Amino acid sequence: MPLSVLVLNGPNLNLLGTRQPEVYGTTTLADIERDCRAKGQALGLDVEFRHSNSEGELVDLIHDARGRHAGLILNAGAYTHTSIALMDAISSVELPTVEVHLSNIHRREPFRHHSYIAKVALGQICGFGAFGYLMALEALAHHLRSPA
Ligand code: CA2
Repeated sequence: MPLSVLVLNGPNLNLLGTRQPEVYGTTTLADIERDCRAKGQALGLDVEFRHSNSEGELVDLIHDARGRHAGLILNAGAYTHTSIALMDAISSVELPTVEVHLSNIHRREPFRHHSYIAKVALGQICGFGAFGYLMALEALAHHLRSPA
């Protein structure tokens, strides 16, 4: 049976492709989901793709991932920079987690430079747009096959 991974998206990412294309591109979240599913299939991974605008629901989804998924890919949106709750949830489930951002958060406003998720993630991929999700799937598949 293939391993399963959860790709989790935080606040406002449902707006992708509809506004601020100069910052976030024209790809929609549905496009990213489709591409992640295809990439997952190529890598032999089942992909569950979820979005929530609510911090508490994201915490619940991370808790529910324990025992159901082998790893997590997380774009926590703006909660990246504020949420100790999401950081603690990831620590508590002990699932390998890859942090993803469409934009290069380190080239943007100073308040985006700090990530609570980075403290508990295997690594961070940012600045490559929607392709970053596919890079994250590759990285997670590699880690699951041969954890460093
Ligand atoms: O670059 C990323 O992926 C971010 O996680 C996106 C977040 C931002 O707060 C993080 O600092 C970096 C914002 C997502 C908002 O997405 C929108 C998409 C279209 C229109 C408006 C917002």
